[in-house]
Amino acid sequence: MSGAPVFGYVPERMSTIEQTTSAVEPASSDPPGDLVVSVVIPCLNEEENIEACVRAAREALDAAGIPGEVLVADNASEDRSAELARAAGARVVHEPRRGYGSAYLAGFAAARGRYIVMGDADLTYDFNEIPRFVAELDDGADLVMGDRMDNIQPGAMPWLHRYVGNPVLSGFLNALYKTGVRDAHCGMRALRRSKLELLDLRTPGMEFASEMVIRAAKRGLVIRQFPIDYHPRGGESKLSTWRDGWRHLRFLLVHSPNHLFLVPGLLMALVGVLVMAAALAQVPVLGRTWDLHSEIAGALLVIVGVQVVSLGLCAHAYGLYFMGDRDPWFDRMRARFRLEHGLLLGGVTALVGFAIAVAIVVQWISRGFGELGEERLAILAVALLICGMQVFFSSFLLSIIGLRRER
Ligand SMILES: Nc1nc2c(ncn2[C@@H]2O[C@H](COP(=O)(O)OP(=O)(O)O)[C@@H](O)[C@H]2O)c(=O)[nH]1
Ligand SMILES: [Mg+2]
Repeated sequence: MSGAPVFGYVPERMSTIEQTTSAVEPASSDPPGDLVVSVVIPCLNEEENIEACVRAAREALDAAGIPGEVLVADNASEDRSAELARAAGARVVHEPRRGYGSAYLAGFAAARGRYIVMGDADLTYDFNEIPRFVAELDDGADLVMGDRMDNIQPGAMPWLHRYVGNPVLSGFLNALYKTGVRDAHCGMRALRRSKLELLDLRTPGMEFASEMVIRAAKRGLVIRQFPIDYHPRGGESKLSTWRDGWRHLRFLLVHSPNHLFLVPGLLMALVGVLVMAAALAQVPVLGRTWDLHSEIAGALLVIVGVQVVSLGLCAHAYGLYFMGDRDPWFDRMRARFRLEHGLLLGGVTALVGFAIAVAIVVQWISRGFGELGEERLAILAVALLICGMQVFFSSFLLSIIGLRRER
């Protein structure tokens, strides 16, 4: 098997992914041991299929002469899955906490092979592909993904997953994390066991599938993929379209504060500033002069935008300090801007707002507490006061988050 990236990848993307890995430990850090492969199969009530899956995996290992074990991570099945798996020759580990991710984490902890090959207990994947996955790992890959998208057998994947769920979620995942993986939810994949510590996987549910791909890309692991067949499932699916789809989406969002907070926050603030400026300057835009109502809307956008950006910076800092994320831009900014800069920016902004407010009150007093028509300036003053205080106190929060940072 050639080590070249197979299918699907834009070649530059592949090489970029591989280049970034030069700093990561070499394959020689793989633990010593006689077992090359642990096939880990997560299992929740799969008595119809589990024996056939274990046998298929066992036979594939034997036929290819790969020293290995078949491990079934039983997720507290209420049927006879566990005993059938054991009878078919698998080592069975039990994980009482429900969830695809929980099952895998238990299986990984018990695995002894240098490599781990993953596959469902539902006969959708062909375990005869195991040697192909192993060959890619032998050739230097850290994570090898199956790609089902061009080889889905009739009836194997519901229309909604095939044409909406999978492409949308995989596309979104790549837009945010640029992993280059075509089929991020494929259940058949393989990885180098020595990379598990670096991956630090934690999610208990189906979003485990996304977590692995995202963490691997973030950590600069060598990822490869090749097409595999996807067959109709035996037994009942454990995937819940909307619940699991949402869990994937939620995972993607909360791990990317730049996209969740910073981009929308900055956009809102920018549009708000433009609208406020147009209203304050009384310049006609799109053929009409914008007035008070537009200014109020603009102020709202600026205030919410600044708040969302502040939240984003705090979330970003948390990711960097405690979740092992990396961002050279943020590190440079951190070196340049200190707490005092934030306090100064917030303080001065609030003071300007306060000065405008005082000026309005003075004018009111000078008119003998009579009629006043400074609504436009009043909105500006309020917006500046709110934004200034927001920046002032957010700077403290940002500083607090960094108090006990791990790096
Ligand atoms: N969804 C789900 N799957 C589990 C769980 N525990 C183990 N599994 C196994 O994880 C695999 C994936 O589930 P499956 O229903 O095939 O989902 P799909 O492949 O995404 O359609 C199967 O082998 C399940 O038996 C769990 O709590 N939830
Ligand atoms: Mg499945």
